[in-house]
Order: sequence, then C-alpha cells, then structure tokens
Amino acid sequence: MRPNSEALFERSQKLIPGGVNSPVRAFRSVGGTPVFFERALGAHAWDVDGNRYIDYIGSWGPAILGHADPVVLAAVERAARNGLSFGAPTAGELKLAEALVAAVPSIESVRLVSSGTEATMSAIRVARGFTGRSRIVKFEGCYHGHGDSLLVKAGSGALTLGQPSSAGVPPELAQHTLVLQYNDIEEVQRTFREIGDTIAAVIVEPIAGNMNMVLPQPGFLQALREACTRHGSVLIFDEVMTGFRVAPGSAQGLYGIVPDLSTFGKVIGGGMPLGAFGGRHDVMAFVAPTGPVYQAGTLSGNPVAVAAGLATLERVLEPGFHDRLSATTRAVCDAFVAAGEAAGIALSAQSVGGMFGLYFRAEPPKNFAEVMQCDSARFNDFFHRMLGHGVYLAPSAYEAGFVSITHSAEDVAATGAAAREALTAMAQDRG
Ligand code: HOZ
Repeated sequence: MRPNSEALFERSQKLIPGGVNSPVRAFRSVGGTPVFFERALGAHAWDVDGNRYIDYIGSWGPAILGHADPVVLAAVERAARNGLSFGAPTAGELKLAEALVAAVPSIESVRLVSSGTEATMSAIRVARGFTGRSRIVKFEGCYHGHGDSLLVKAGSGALTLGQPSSAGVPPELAQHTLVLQYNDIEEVQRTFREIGDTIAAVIVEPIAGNMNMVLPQPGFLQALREACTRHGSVLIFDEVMTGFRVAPGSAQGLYGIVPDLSTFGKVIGGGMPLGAFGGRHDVMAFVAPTGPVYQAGTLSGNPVAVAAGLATLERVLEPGFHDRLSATTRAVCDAFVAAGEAAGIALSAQSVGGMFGLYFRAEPPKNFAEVMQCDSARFNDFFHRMLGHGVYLAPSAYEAGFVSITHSAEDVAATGAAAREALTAMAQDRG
C-alpha cells in the first residue's frame, strides 16, 4: 500500500511533466504509481509510506558503496563546510583527475563535467573538432544521454517509452548519426570500408546497459578499435554506467581495449552530479582553452561532488572490492534463475561486476532485436510482484540492475525467496 506516494504523484503530475524529473521514473512501461522515496541506507530504501525495499537500482548506478556511506557523507560534509562552489579550480579536482588517470590507462587528460550526458555530448564535439568530420556511429539500443546527435534509436527512457528517436532533434543533425547493430562485426567492417573516412567517431557502451544488459561478443570491441584506427576515427567508450562498476579499470580494462576517449559519470560522483570525459592527450588538447572546441560549466568540478567521488573511488579501488561485488551480483542472478526454474518460467540472468541483466527469455540477448524478444509483459508483472515483496527493481524491462557492496547474503536470500513466490504465483495465474 502506498497512499502517500499516490498522493504525491497526483500533485506532481500537475506541475512536473509526467510527475517526474527523468522519464523512466514515471513507471509508464510497468504501469502503476512511482514510489516516492524518503531515505536510504546501505542496500535498502524506504518510501514515504514507510515500506522498506532491497534496492537494485542504487540511484541508477552511483550507489556502489550502498546508500549514505558514512565515509562519503563525512567527505561531503567537510567539503560543504568550505563552500559549495567557487567557479574556480580546486586541489580536489586535480586529485580526482589524478585518480582517474592512474586507474584507467587510456585516460591521459580529463575534464570534469556535471553529468554523463554532458560528458558524452562533449566527447562527440571533441571528436568532431579533432577529425574535422561530422558523421558519428552509434549502436541501436545504446543510450548516451540526451544530447541531440545521440537521441537516435536510443535505449533507456527513450526505449522504455517506445520513442527511441526523440522529437525536437532537427533532421539535419540526426542525419549525421549512423545507427548500426550492436555486436554485428560484419556490418561495422562493411560500413567502414564504404564510408570510414567520413566518420568522426564511434560511440559505444562497451557493455550495453540501457537496453537491459547486453554483453559485447568476442571480437566486437576489437573490431571497433581496428576500424577506427585504420580510418582515423575516434573510438569513444561510454563508461558512464560501466566505469568502475564492472572492474577497477572499467570495461576497457576488463576487455583489454584502449579507446581514444571515454566518458564517465555515476560511480565517479558517488551520488553527486559529476561526469568526466578524457583520453588521448592529442585529442583532449582540442578542448578549450588549449584548443578550438568549446566546452564549459559553472558547476564543473564542483568541490562537494568531487569530494563524494574521491571518497567513493578510494574504496572502490581497494584490492578485492570488485571480487566481492561480483560474487554478490552473481549470487543475485543465480537466485533469479533458480526461482525461474522452480516456477517453470523461461528466464535468464547474467552479471559483470556489480551490474546485471534479467531477461524473460531462455538465453541472454546479444543485440537489440533479441532484447525485443524478451517477454516484457511478464517482466512488468514480475516487477510489481517484487515491489510487493519489498524488492525494488528498475521500472523497465530495458534497464540494467545494480548491486552495492552492502547487499548482504540475507538480502540475496530474501530476493531469491521473493522471486520464487512471485514467479510461482505468475505461473499459477497463467494456469
Ligand atoms: N537514464 C537513466 C537510466 N539508464 C535513468 C535516470 C533516472 O531516471 O534517474
């Protein structure tokens, strides 16, 4: 029962488009009323009606240490006491840049921004400025924030609402975005053979996390690297979701690929608004004021966000952190699969580091077309039943799930028990 959430949603819808400040939160694809949250601690969140949930969204990725981590909170408090924003350089920004450069070998130079969208938008502009070319390549179902050039056949909220290409993007702009199939090496090679010398950049989620979770097939990322190198195009890894979540060196470290530029967000801000783009020195030298590509922000490198990010990264980069996180995330997936088997419902799940995909389909999908074959009606039913059992999954069949280091064995067991009850009831209801 969530009467307080319902009342707040009723009021919000009159003042805020759809009652929310980011579309997936509106529950449009799963139906029903969004849950309004009041507080969260560790792996748990409480709504305005006093219900407790085991949280598998983690603020869509940032809460890798769990909510309200005391070390992060202390760092935020310390920074805030010194002033919320200066609009001038600080030592903290340099420290975060040093941490990013040390952890991710492809990052030689980096700029801090305030969101993942800003990071990807800026990286595309830099790639275009660097190459003098306009065309970019993206993959169907990948989401790179809501920059104009990138809202073409996008994932996440756009896909959830069934509008993967947004209104309001001038066709003259969208025509420069070429959309290929994720994991289709042959299509990438053919495209580059034909028009490679006109492509400014390929932007890709090295693990797609905005059409549910789709893993790169062996050789796919390597093929992108080779094609970009051969044709002088900039390879951009969008690690906003995967950055420091899947491995200490992010997805590029895991798969051993060196992109030219990378974008980050989520984990590097530890729950505060922070993003970054960075990469090769010669490419980043095009960014103003050293180069001709303009990019700026009043709150870029905000000292409070930087403090949260630094405190988070310090812990995430401790030896063994990702081993523990991966083991818990695998256990969550195993619990879902076991529950599906017990109920006789076709379901699969897989994880990388602290990120997972759950699919109402016998095998994990390998591309957008296969994601579309998942039984989304079943997911929606499952989602609401899990909510009723106190488990908060992303309110869309097209989003990845996130686990924090504070999810305990008890949380995993409770999630498995809830899934078993939910799926068994679903199987019975279907007769
Ligand atoms: N674009 C985010 C999921 N991939 C959703 C962000 C939000 O609603 O907060």
